This record gives sequence, C-alpha cells and structure tokens, in this order.
Amino acid sequence: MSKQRIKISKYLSYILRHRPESIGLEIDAQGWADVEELIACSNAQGKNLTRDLIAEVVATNDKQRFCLSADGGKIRANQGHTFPVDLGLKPVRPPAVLYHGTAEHFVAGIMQQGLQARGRQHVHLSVDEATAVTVGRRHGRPVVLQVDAGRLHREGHLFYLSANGVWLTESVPAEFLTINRQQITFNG
Ligand code: HQG
Repeated sequence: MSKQRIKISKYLSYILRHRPESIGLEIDAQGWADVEELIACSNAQGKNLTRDLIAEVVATNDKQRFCLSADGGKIRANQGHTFPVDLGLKPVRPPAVLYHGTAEHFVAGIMQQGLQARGRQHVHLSVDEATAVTVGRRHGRPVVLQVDAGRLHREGHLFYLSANGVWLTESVPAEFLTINRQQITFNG
C-alpha cells in the first residue's frame, strides 16, 4: 500500500471501528456506513475522499480490513470495533491451536486475568505465529501466547472467523494459555 493509502486505511479504521460520531457519521447495527455519507462527512472535515479512492483502499488493503456491500453503496470494517456491532458471524470450530501476539509488559497481567477484549469486541487470535509476532510488536517487545483453542471450544467458548481471517473470541482464561518462550529468545 502506498503512504497515502495507508493514511486513508488508518483514517477509515478510526471512523468505521471506533469513532464514527467524530464526523457525524451514522453506522447501522451491522457496522455498515453509507459510502456517499462517509465521503460527505469526511470531506466536510477537510479530507479528499472519493468513491474510487475508497474502492482502491478496500481492494488493496494488506489485511483486508474493510468490505463493500454487493452494490458498493455501503462499507464496513471486517473486525476490530470498539462499539457494539453485529457482524453476523456464525460460531465456528477453531483449529486446535491459535496464537495471540502481545507485548512482554502485558504478560504478567494476562497470565493472572486471562486475555480480555479490553475495549474491543473480541480478543484477536491468528492461525500463525508470524502474524502474532507482528500484532504483539505494536505494543512493545513481542511475546506469542499459544491458545488451547480446541479445549476452550470443547468447554463451550464460542469462536468466530472474521471476513479477513482473524479468529475472534470473547476472552481466554489463563489456564488455556502457554507462553511461547522460544519466541521471546528468537525476538530478543
Ligand atoms: C492485551 C490490529 C494485560 C492484549 C491487530 C493486547 C489485531 C492484556 C492489548 C487487532 C490483558 C490490547 C487487535 C490482560 C489482553 N492484562 N494486557 N488481562 N488482556 N491484554 O490493540 O490484539 O492493524 O486492543 O494482549 O492486527 O493487539 O488494527 O488488541 O496486547 O488483529 O487491523 O491488551 O488490531 O489490527 O490491544 O490487536 P489491542 P490486539 P489492525
């Protein structure tokens, strides 16, 4: 993604996942915003959004963070919201093992209280360790936690798979977590 596209992606994440009201944008219960309204509200605040730019950011986004409705009239974030939203995801059975990337300074708290959504709608998990390392690095020295998703699922926890491949669950109690020590050494 070019620098301009990254900037637009960050802006769209902020508006569509966190603060639509900051530009007076209405979002429905399923997280959809009207594209024309998004453009009007954004450009009233000095942005230069166009339909084509938005379509390009949606199509080329490195993590496929957004999607357009079939008719192209609406847009929403695929995951990561901090306000309540019904993405219509159906519970699915997760792989036996999933990973969560965090930072070293959070690990003690996590091993006491478990993984919590902390303002977001869900805890975010990935199928691969490399993604977890990247996610963890956003917060500091990355640490990868291995999640016993199979057992958690058997014990009744619900898992969802977002449209862009992020595994989501409400919380992960500490006894289902293992610290991936190798990763600490590897990244140290
Ligand atoms: C930590 C990005 C202490 C948790 C990424 C994390 C992801 C605790 C931080 C998506 C805790 C929350 C989400 C506890 C959890 N004690 N710390 N009990 N429970 N934490 O940003 O998972 O690029 O809300 O480990 O790729 O880092 O924006 O969550 O470090 O998919 O599309 O609290 O955001 O996607 O941080 O990231 P975040 P996250 P985008």
